[in-house]
Amino acid sequence: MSGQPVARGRFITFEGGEGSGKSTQGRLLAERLAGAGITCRLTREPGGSPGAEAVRRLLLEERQPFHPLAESLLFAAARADHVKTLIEPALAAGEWVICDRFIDSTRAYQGAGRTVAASVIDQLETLAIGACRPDLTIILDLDPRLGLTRADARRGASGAADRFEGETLAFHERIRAAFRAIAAAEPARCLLLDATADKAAVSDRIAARVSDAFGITPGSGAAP
Ligand code: Z5A
Repeated sequence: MSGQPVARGRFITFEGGEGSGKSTQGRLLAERLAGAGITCRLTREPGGSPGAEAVRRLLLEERQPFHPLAESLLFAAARADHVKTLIEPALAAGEWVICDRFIDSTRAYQGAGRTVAASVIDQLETLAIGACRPDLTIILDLDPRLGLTRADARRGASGAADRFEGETLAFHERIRAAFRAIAAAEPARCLLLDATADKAAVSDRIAARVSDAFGITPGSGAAP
């Protein structure tokens, strides 16, 4: 018996600076979508697939510096593995994918932060993702001083800062400006949200945009 072709799933990404609430809001949206009968694959970058998780350890735990071009290539390599082995197959099977960071993080951190040329970032993006572009990107906007304070508090006294958390405030200000510029340039794909609002209020705004974009109503979800 030949079944109906499966409709491609939706691809939603969360972006923003350190501690802006991406993981929290990704989880809340997945819970709300589950309440509406939609199964989501919750994943992250760098990482998400076994090969990409190995590159993540290199990127975030290795103490040696990388040249900015080498760093950009490593993020692109991890992304290519993640897209080919997890994201594309899940979408093709009709699952929705929610990803904590994706292409806009490379544009912001390696492009604006490390000042790698936009033409190089664009080429790597095309190589790594092909046509696998997000349907919706939520960008959580937060003063980096507050984001870094939140992340420090969550990490506790014993956790070591990774190669990005230890960067200067000026670096994190450039990241924030880059995310805001992406949101302004691509309003059909991106929703820029004030991440200082409480978790439930941010989650409600995300659910409203998902409803507008895809014509489904996410459930109310668990209390954050
Ligand atoms: N990176 C890159 O350079 N290039 C790339 O292409 C990619 C990544 C993909 C990955 O770090 C690093 O890789 C990242 C960029 C770089 N480094 N930096 N900076 P990661 O995966 O280890 O961490 P992260 O992505 O930066 O996320 P995070 O620190 O885990 O933060 P978050 O996910 O945005 O926030 P959270 O975990 O949901 O919340 C943080 C805390 O704040 C937590 O205690 C929450 O309970 C609290 N929180 C959340 N929302 C609120 C609100 N609304 N009010 C108050 N408190 C809140």
